[in-house]
Formats: sequence, structure tokens, C-alpha cells
Amino acid sequence: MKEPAPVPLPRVEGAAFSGVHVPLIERYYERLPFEPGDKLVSLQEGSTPLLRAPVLSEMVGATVRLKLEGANPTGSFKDRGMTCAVSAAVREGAKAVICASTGNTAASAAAYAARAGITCAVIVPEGKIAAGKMAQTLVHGARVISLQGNFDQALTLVRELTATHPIALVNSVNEFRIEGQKTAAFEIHEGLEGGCEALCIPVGNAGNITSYWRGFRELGASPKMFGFQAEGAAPLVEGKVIEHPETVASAIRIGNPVRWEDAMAAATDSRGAIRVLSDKEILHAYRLLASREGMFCEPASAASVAGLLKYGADGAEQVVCVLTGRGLKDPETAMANNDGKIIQCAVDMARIEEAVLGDP
Ligand code: AN7
Repeated sequence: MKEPAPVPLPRVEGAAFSGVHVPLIERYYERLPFEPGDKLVSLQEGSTPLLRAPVLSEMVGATVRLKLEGANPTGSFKDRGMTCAVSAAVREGAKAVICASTGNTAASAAAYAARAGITCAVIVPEGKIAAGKMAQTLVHGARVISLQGNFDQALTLVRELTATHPIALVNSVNEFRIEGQKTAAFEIHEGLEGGCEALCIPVGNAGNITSYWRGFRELGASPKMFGFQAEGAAPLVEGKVIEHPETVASAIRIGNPVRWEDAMAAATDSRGAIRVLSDKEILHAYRLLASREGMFCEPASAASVAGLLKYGADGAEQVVCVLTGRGLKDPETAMANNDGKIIQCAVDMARIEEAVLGDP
């Protein structure tokens, strides 16, 4: 009698869509610098939704989708890079990790370090970190150094520090970060069956645009890469280091990106561009996403959509905007920029009726 064929285990590719969620490194072992059997530090990152955006699609005359990176465990795309960077650091025997951060890298590093049972220190620009990110970093037990300086100065300091101390640097100078983050391009490529023609993405330290371009190139795809910077922090657009970067989008308040050349190459080689947006344009897109598409992202993330609305998609029909981080990260900006309404009310039905049903 013929043996029945063995039932295959859920394989890596389809796993996310069959309801079995696998850690990012396992999903893409073949394309990452890890071997099966390596001890991984994972919080089941990656495999994030690619959501259709009907209102935006209508507005720009293309099919627009949102890559929801805020759905990662700590609420930003950083987790893709961090699972790789921390797994590699642990594999090499590291007992501590450190980063400079505008907030999300800090929150992610702190979470993965906690998971790995190692210590984490972060250097952040004083007073410029959104409240949610600071709360996350602290609750994971990291040591927060609040620097009387900006992100670029913080990064210079951690690079010097890690050159002389046995602490793993987990900023996007770390190649494992770029490797991990390129998997978002794999997911988009798979999800759209190679049909992505343009990618819109915010640019700060420029690690993420570098990662996406690497990911697409590895699959032989070349969507146009449109990167967006805020006007007070647009070194790549102005072609010079910005000494005192400023923007409401605190995540991308960066004046001297580490991946400068890589980002410019991604834009040029893909026939895309790096362009500039005002804070007003960013906040307009931020509110539009929340109030019309039901999608609450953080201000920096809205730059991808603001850029699409301002500059168009250069004829692309299938467009993906990367929403890099979750709206809850930055409650202050949400409270200061919204179309909602708070009506104070006594415990009294007549007043309640007026409040609920009355003219806005
Ligand atoms: C939500 O956390 O640099 O161009 O230290 O948090 O790869 O730097 C964050 C960057 C976009 C820009 N969107 O990405 C940090 C940090 C969000 C971010 C960016 C960041 P890169």
C-alpha cells in the first residue's frame, strides 16, 4: 500500500496569511544572516497588514495601500531591525545594548533587551521624545540618558562610547538593523505579487529607505522610492547637514543621517526622489488619515501620505505608503491636533441630550 504523503508543516511564505504567525527571522531565514537553530530574540514582529486606503486612492487616482508598521510589537517598524540586531548581539555574547534615539529605536531596543535578559541604555534628546515612547522605554527597564543636545549629537556620543566599551550599538549603522527592516519590502512584494510601483516613506536617519530598497532589489523589484523629510530637518533635500533640526514630527528630527549616501542611491537608482514637506502638510495628512481612513499613526509616519498628496505618485498605479509608527506613541500631538470634541457635562439627562444631539 502506498504511504500517504506527509502533511507539510505551515511553510514560511504563507504562514502569516494562514493565521500562524511566525517570527520575522524564521519567516525569511533564507535571506537573513541567521541559521535555523540560532537562538532568536523575537516578539513576533513583522507580517504587518497592508491596508487599502479608499479615500486616499480616490484623492490621488491610484490604488493606495498603507503598510501598517505600527502593528509591530512595540508599535513601530524598528522591531524588524531590532529582532535581528539583538539576536546577533546575544549570539556574540553581548550583555548590553545601547542606542541614540528620537524615541522608537529606544522603545524597541528596551523591549528586545528585556526579552533577552540583557541591559539597555538609550541616549535621547531632552524634551524631544514623545510621551508614549518614553513610557515604553522606562517600563521595559532601560536606563534613559536625557541629553542636553539633539539626536545627531547623541549618535556621535554612542558611536564613540561603543568603540571603547563592550556594548552593542543597535542604531541603523548596525547592518543587522538594515537586514531586518528589508523584510517589509518582501512582505509588500509578496502581498502585491510584485505589483508595487511606488513606495512613499518618511526619512530621518535614512535607515529604513535604505532597507526597503535593499529588500526590493534582492527580489529584482524596483518601485520608485519617494522619501520625505520635514522642512526644518531636510538635510538630504538641502544637501547639507542641518545643525539645529526642528519639526513637529519628532521621530524624524534628524540633521545628519547616517545612511545619507544609501538613501540618495535608493532615490536615484529607483528613479524616485527625496522631497520636503512643511509641518502643516504633515499634520494635515495626519488628521486626514485618522478622521477619514480610520488610521491613527504618529506624525512622522503621516509624512509618507503628505508627500503622496503633495507630489503625486509619478504615474504609479499601485502605491504603498509606509506608516512607520502608531499614533498612540505621541498623545500630545494628537490632543493638540484633532477634529474631535470634548463636552463637559453634569449628570443630567437634559444636558446629556443637548450634548449628544445638539448642533456641533
Ligand atoms: C515613526 O527612533 O531615528 O529614516 O531613533 O521613528 O530609518 O531613521 C526613528 C525614526 C520614521 C525615520 N518614522 O526612519 C529613532 C529614529 C518613525 C520613526 C523614522 C523614524 P529612518
